[in-house]
Amino acid sequence: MSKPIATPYISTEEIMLPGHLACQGCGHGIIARNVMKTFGKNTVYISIPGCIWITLSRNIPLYWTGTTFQGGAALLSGITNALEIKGNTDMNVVAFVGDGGTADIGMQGLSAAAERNENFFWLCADNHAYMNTGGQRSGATPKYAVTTTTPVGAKSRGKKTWGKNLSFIFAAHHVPYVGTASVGNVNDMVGKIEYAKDIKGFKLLHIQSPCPTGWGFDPSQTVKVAKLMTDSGIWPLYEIVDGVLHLSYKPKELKPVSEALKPQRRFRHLTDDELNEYEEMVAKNWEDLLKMDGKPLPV
Ligand SMILES: Cc1ncc(C[n+]2csc(CCOP(=O)(O)OP(=O)(O)O)c2C)c(N)n1
Repeated sequence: MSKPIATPYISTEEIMLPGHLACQGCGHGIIARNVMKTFGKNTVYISIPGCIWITLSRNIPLYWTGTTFQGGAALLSGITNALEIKGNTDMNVVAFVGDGGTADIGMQGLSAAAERNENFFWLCADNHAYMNTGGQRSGATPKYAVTTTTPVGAKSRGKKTWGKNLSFIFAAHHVPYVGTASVGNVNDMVGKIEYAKDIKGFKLLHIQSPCPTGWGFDPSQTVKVAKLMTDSGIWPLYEIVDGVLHLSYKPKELKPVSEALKPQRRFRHLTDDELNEYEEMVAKNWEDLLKMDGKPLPV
């Protein structure tokens, strides 16, 4: 299979209607607008509870339905199979959901659908917490991040553990396509969707979506914050196609993690020791990814 196109054509025809209800600077809005244009109008979307459903679904004049967290992947499986039985093979079937819906509350059904290699595209817009219900920690929240359930105080330093590595979890299901993406690199995100959307089987794109409200930064800085996360190696961009990992963005030198974390209020309390621990974790992860680049994962 060829690599994704470097600079994809991004249609100028808007699908999403203006005037959504998301917070100012919400990363989900940037993702939605570009994703809609990439999949085009011949697409059915589903969502499960979360910011996307509440703030964006009414701006999408296409087939859109939703269900419970636990039922999301089953609903999607049903739609995909019904379309196939009816002979409709060119409709995209896409889930557009959050990290809580992917890493935690919707995980069981999604894992089952991945194992069955159901033919749909799961987009996870990851803002690192259950933002729609007030910013509680999720399984994807990174270590030390302050959320409403992982505060900082005399006995707490924010979240105690690192977030789940969702793309590796799903790569271990032997699915044809898994990737990471960021609102800080729309070309990369669109290129990955463009490439993967016609692959038959289970596809998952894990897109980092900075949240000005939950992460604590000025709404005008969303794209800058996202870019710093990729430039520092905290959020590496890669895809795993048929089990083979390809880094899609390789900064010559990684920026210090402090440059990426400091602008975010949720990490403002970090001590030098904690920042060093973060730096070491990111450096080790990056080194591992460079070693894996171009090779099949041992899953
Ligand atoms: C089984 C179940 N548990 C909890 C909830 C309450 N709930 C609604 S939205 C939401 C948070 C969703 O978070 P996430 O998927 O990360 O998306 P975000 O809103 O952050 O984009 C929660 C916990 C629910 N609706 N159903």
